[in-house]
Amino acid sequence: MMMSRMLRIAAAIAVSGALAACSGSAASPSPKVYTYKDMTVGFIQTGSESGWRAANTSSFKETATADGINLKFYDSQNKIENQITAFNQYIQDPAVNVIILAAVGTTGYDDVLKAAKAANKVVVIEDRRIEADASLYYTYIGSDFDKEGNNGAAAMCTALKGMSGANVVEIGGDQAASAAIDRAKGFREGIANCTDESIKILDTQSAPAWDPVQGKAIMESDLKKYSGQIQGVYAHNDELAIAAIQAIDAAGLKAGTDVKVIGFDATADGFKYLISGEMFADIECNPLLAPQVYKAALDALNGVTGQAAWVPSQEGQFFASQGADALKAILATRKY
Ligand code: GZL
Repeated sequence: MMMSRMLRIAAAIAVSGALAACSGSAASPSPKVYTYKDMTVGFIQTGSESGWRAANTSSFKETATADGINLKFYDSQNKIENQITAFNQYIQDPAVNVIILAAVGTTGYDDVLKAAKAANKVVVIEDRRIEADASLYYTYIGSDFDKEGNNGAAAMCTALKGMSGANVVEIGGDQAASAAIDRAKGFREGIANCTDESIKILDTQSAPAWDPVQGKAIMESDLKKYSGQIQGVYAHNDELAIAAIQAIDAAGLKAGTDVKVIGFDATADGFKYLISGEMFADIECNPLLAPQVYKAALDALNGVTGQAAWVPSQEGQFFASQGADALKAILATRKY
């Protein structure tokens, strides 16, 4: 009697265990927690057009090495069509689980973003904003270029303070890039608010792919066409500002005295021209974005939600009026 009861209990335990296993009610494995060593990143960089870009590339390569991230790097040579090719390569690469884009332009990425989403690849946009449905990427980490343009305008208002009817020429970056589009927009918003003088944009031209050789040619042409009429130059990055200064000097004028030049990026080269007084102001743009971008990508892999659609970079501005010694001391602390 006892034996048959024992057998019935044993059988019941065996059946319930089997049922639990079948029904999955047994403890399911906890989800994998990704670390940086699990990340293989396909990084689509614009090119190598400026000191800013070199510092941005270094940030991603050095941080990847430090964190043990497997980084695949693609230089797009400033061509959007190359970025589409690279995107498709990384989508098809089974090893790549994160794609990071530094966009050459603002449009043309919808199809590859949709394909990356369908392939369950994490996408993070760094540096420049793009015109695309924000649900197609995890987040955008980059500067507020419109605000940078506002700051550039305020600096120009200060530079030309008290001049009635001051004239400015603009040397723009690649006109496809949101950095150039928004710096131009922010400048126009800002000069409208100059209190002491009215500033007129006499001429505006863009340097394709941010090419400083083109930038210098634009300045040389402006100096001939508007001889004696130019009080300020608004250049969309330091290389274009320095090219303008070289053209101004070659024309027998003194940058910093006869013509006030505003640049962007605040690179080491830009600082040299602030220290010499040839550049009036340099609006900082932060290229050291890799730690923030990689962390966002890791959060995405680990299913973290609630990420902001845009995380604006923190940055400042520098003026020749701070003085050579103070600027040299600041430059000594900077990484680019
Ligand atoms: C700004 C970046 C711009 C730099 C240029 O975030 O996109 O691109 O200002 C670079 O130097 O070409």
